[in-house]
This record gives sequence, C-alpha cells and structure tokens, in this order.
Amino acid sequence: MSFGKIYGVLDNPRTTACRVVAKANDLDVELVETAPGTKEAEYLKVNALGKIPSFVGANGFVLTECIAIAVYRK
Ligand SMILES: N[C@@H](CCC(=O)N[C@@H](CS)C(=O)NCC(=O)O)C(=O)O
Repeated sequence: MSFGKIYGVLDNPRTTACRVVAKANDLDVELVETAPGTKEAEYLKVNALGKIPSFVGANGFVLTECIAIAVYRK
C-alpha cells in the first residue's frame, strides 16, 4: 500500500535522505521527478516556494522540509 509521494529529484541529497528513511522503514513511497525551483502552478499548491523535496501522503497530508518528511510517521 502506498504511503505517499515524494516530489524531488533522483540523486538530490535532500530527496535521497527522505527516500533512504522511507526505504529503511519499508514504506512504499513513489518519487515524482520535480525540478527544484519550479513555478508550475500544480506544484506550488504543494510547496508554495517551489522547493524540493515535498511529501504528499496517500491521505493527502502535505509536508515540506526534508527533516520533517524524514521523521514523519502516520
Ligand atoms: N529547508 C528546505 C530547503 C529545500 C531546498 O532549498 N531545496 C533546494 C534543492 S536541494 C531547492 O528546491 N532549490 C530551489 C530553489 O531554492 O528555488 C529543506 O531542508 O527541505
């Protein structure tokens, strides 16, 4: 079952840190490739600053800031 999605870039350090923690906790988290600094309207609804990474849980819960994402537990 999906835990959620991480918006970020493969090999970006902050994205990677979040994905490593998810993997270590056996969480199914999809990576949605998103360029840092994007001003796409859809992404700005997730992260108003356009920064990566961002997390959107399967329940719709949104988190930004890589440390907050990494330590988040449902
Ligand atoms: N405090 C944020 C910083 C996020 C951040 O600055 N991400 C960079 C990429 S590593 C970014 O999106 N830069 C694009 C920009 O600042 O417009 C965090 O730790 O998640």
